[in-house]
Amino acid sequence: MNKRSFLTALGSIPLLGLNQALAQTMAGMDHSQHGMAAPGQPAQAAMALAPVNALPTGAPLATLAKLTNTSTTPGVFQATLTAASVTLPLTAAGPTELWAYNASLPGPLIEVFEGDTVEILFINRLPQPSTIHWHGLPVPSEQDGNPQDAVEPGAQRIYKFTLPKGCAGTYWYHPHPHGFTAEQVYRGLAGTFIVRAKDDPLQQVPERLLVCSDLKLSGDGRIAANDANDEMDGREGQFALVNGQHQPVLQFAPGGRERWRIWNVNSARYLRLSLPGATLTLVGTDGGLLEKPVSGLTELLLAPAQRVELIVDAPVKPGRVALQAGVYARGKMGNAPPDQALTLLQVDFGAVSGQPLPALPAKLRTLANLGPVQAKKRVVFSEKMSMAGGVHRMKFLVNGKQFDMDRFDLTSRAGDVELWEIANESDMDHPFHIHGTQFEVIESVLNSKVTAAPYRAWRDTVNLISGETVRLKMVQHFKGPRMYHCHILEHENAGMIGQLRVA
Ligand SMILES: [Cu+2]
Repeated sequence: MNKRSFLTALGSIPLLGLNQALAQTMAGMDHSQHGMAAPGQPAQAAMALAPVNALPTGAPLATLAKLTNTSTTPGVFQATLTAASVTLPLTAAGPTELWAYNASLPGPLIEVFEGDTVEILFINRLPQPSTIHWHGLPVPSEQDGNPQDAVEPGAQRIYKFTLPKGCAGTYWYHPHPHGFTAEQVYRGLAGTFIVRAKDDPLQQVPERLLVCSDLKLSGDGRIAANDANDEMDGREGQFALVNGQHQPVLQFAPGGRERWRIWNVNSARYLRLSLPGATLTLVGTDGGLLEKPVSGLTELLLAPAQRVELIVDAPVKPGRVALQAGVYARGKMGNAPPDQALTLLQVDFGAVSGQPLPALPAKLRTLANLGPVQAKKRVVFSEKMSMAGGVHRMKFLVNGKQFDMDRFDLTSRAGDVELWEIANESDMDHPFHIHGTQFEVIESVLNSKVTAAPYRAWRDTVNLISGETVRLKMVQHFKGPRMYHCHILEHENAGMIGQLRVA
C-alpha cells in the first residue's frame, strides 16, 4: 500500500502514537463486540499476516501515559485499572480489537516512591477471568494476582501493598490467570511500574522510558491467532513496537546523555540490543541499580520479561542511528522462518559540545548481602514430545511435570536464605522467573565450566540457554503460594510453571 492511500484510509490516526489514537477512539468503544472464539479454539482461520509496512513508522517517540493518583494522602497511590476491549483502525485492512488497561497500549505507567502504599481497583471487562500480577515487586502473595485468585468477567477487586525501602527499580504488571495469560498479553495487556528512591544517585540524568512489545496482525487487521510455531517457540509478532509505536524516532537530549529504562514485555521475542556509535553503560537490572556502573557494553541481551537501566552517551558525530534488535539464536524448533535483525526505533543524535561528559558516580548503591545459605532447591526445565490425541505437540515441563494449581511442588520457609539451582535440560532457551522477590545470580555452569556472575545485581528473570545451569540466591519474605515459570508465555500457558509454598 502506498503512503497516500494509507493516510486516506485512516484519516489522521496514523500520524499519532498509539496512545493518542487510543485516547481519541475511547469514546467509541464497544465492549460487547469481542468477536472471540471459545477459549482453546483458534480465534480465526489461519490467514496471511499483514505486511510490515501496514503500520506506519517515523512518528516522534511517544511518552508513556501515566496512571493518575487519585489519593490526596501523602505516601498513598490510589487508582483504577480497567481491562477492556478497544477497537482501533491501526491498518487500512480493517479494525484491530486490542485488550488494554485503561484503553492505553502499553498500559499506563504507575510511578511511586519506596515506602508508598499502592491501592489499585482492578475492573475486569474482558470475556475471560483475569488477574494483575505485579511482576518483580515484593508484594504479599494474596495481592500478587496468582492464578488461584482470578477476577471473573464483570467482577472487580482491590490490590493493596506497601513497597519497602530498597526496592526502587523498573517493574511491570500483566495478567496471570490460569490458561489465559498468553492471549491477554498478546492482545495488549501489559503496563509499566517504576519505584523511585528519594536518594537516586542518577536522578539528574534525563530519563527515557522504552517499552518493547510486539503485535502480530493478520491481513484483515485483526490480532492473529497463534500458529503451531507460536505454540512451540513462543509468539513473535511481525511488528516490534516501542511505547506502542512502530519504529518511532527518538530525539536525543541536547546534553548528550540519557538514562534509558528498557522493558522487554514481549511474549517470546528476545532483544539483542545494539546502538552503533553510542556509549552504553549498564547501571540497573530488574530490581534496580547495580552497585557500580558496568561500562563498555557493545550489545545487550534482554530476554522476555527482563528490564535494564542504561546510561547512553551520544556519539561525537551527530546523525540518525537505529536501535537494533539483532538476530539471536535461541534454539527455535519447528519450521519458523529464519529470524532477521529488526529496527526498534531511530535515534536522532544532535551535535555534542565535544567536552567529555561528567563521570558517573563510582558507587550507585550498596546491595545487601543475603548471608549464608539455609536451604537448597533444584528446578529443571525440560521438554518432551507428546502424541496425545494423535497430535504432535511439545510438552514443556518443570521438574518433569506440568502446572497444577492445586499442587505445591516445593516448600520454603519465609525468611530463609535459599540457593536455587535452575537447570535447562531442553533444546531451547527459557527465561526463568519467580514471583514475590528478587534474586542474585551467583554463577552459571555450561559444559562443566563454572562462570561467576560478573557483577552483583537484583533480578527476577534470568535466561538459561540449552544445557546451562544457573545458581541463584533468594529470600521469600511473605507466606503463601508463589509461581516460578518460563516467561515465554506460550510455554507458561502450556504448563511450564511450578508452585512454591512459602510457609
Ligand atoms: Cu520456555
